[in-house]
Amino acid sequence: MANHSSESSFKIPAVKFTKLFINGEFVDSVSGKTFDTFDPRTGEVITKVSLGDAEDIDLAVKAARHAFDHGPWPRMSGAERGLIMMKFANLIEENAEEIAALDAVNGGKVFILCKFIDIAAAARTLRYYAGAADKIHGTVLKLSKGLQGYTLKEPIGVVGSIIPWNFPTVMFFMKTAPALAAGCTIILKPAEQTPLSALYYAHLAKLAGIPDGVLNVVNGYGHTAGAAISSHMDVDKVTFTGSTEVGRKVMMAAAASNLKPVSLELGGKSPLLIFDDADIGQAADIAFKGMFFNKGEICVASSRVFVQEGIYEKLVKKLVEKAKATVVGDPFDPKVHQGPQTDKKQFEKILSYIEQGTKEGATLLTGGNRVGQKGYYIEPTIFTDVKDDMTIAKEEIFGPVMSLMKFKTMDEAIKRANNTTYGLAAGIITKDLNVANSVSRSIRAGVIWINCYTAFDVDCPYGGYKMSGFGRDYGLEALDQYLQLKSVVTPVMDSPW
Ligand code: TXE
Repeated sequence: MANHSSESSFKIPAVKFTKLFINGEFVDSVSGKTFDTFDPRTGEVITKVSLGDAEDIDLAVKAARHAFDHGPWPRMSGAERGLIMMKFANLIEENAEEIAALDAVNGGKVFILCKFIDIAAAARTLRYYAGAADKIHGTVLKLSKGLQGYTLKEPIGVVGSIIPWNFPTVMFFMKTAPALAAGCTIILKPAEQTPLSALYYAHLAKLAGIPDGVLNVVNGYGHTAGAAISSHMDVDKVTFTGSTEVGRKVMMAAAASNLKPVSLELGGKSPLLIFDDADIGQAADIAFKGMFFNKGEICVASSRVFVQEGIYEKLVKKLVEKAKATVVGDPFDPKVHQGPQTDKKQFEKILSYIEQGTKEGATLLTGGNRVGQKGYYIEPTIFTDVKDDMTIAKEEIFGPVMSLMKFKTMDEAIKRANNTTYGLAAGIITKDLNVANSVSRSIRAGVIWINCYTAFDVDCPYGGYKMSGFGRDYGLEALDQYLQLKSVVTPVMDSPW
């Protein structure tokens, strides 16, 4: 069994912001209703948060529309927007500890990792797109028949962002930073499980000088507030990260309303292929982190690990050792590696997948149980003898559960890796460049990591193939998701046109 730690002397700061943030002000919801937000360490209520609904979304869209049509933000130079975004990034760093504590207490994320990975990524993402804001160019068109022209890239308008709970901070900036750089205005709906840090960011955005109405945060449920965004006639684009099932609903609502363009980053069942020539220690490290980072609540998790037969037994042994050495417990305790799952629904879903895996005949090598009697802690769990058609090999579990499979040849591994409806990410561990090159071209996924995993960088475009969605976050490619392309054409000289 994994080690369990429940002590932490960290003093969690009081929650400062719990209302909706619309048009530059913290306001109650129109209905006056609130909802409870929970601490997954105990299942207890942290605080009440204003509950936004369709009417609040409508107010936020009106504010964003006004800020887009008449406000300074889209009319500023890119350099001016960039300066404000840089200030926003500085403010995040100055408040890193307090914000990391919010994500840790609300989302069960390991506090120290949250501070040095998630919050650092937020500042870096803002700075990256701040630097790009004054480099948004069109192209010159030579054309024919006595014509010439150019393209203009213009902000797409009012953007609706709907984000999940596993990375509340990273997702917030992955979606808002390129949209802000482009000159758009935004309504962001955080996941109902993790509403707190987004409100803190709204407060910092105002302090940084982002004009009223440009960045609105409305907390609420998916089927009400979320659905009101995707079906709103005055939202010009929706960007969504979450489940494939809801991604489909968002796309249908967008089509049924004003045909707004949609980008979707959905689930995954990502394969990691480990070849016989791999260094076993390094491969075990990569595979373990690839799966168990953020308690397996990560869409790119290496949940299907294919190991070539020559090193299978040795690798399995190393992975089990790592699972047993993992300290599961209070995410504020510096000794802890893995905190609680984000909520009760997720906790129960993971335990039921574990049960299903055993029922279908996979061998439970380690883990499989809840940890402690309180909160949503689950042991790092590893199954072996997993067949490709078992439920645990096909469906996204979104928790600390790894499936190990053995393979003989590269061609077999490629075929099995591609045997999924998803296509978000994949990994390859080998010293053989030919193998690495061939496999990376043969796997249908949006990102391939060779001899590393979850190696994210804001400069590296990220998104899915197949039912993992479409569109790209990060990289300069993400900017294009928030820009319209306008062609301007004129005769070179007086002409019969
Ligand atoms: O996701 P939802 P859930 C996967 C993962 C997880 C499963 C379910 O497998 O176990 O999805 O998680 C909003 N219109 N991922 O139920 O419901 C919702 O309020 C508009 C993978 O939490 O998709 C939240 O803000 N919006 C994933 C967001 O959608 C709606 C991350 C995501 O919630 C809506 C999260 C509607 N009708 C879960 N219904 C990844 N790709 O990283 C819900 N929402």
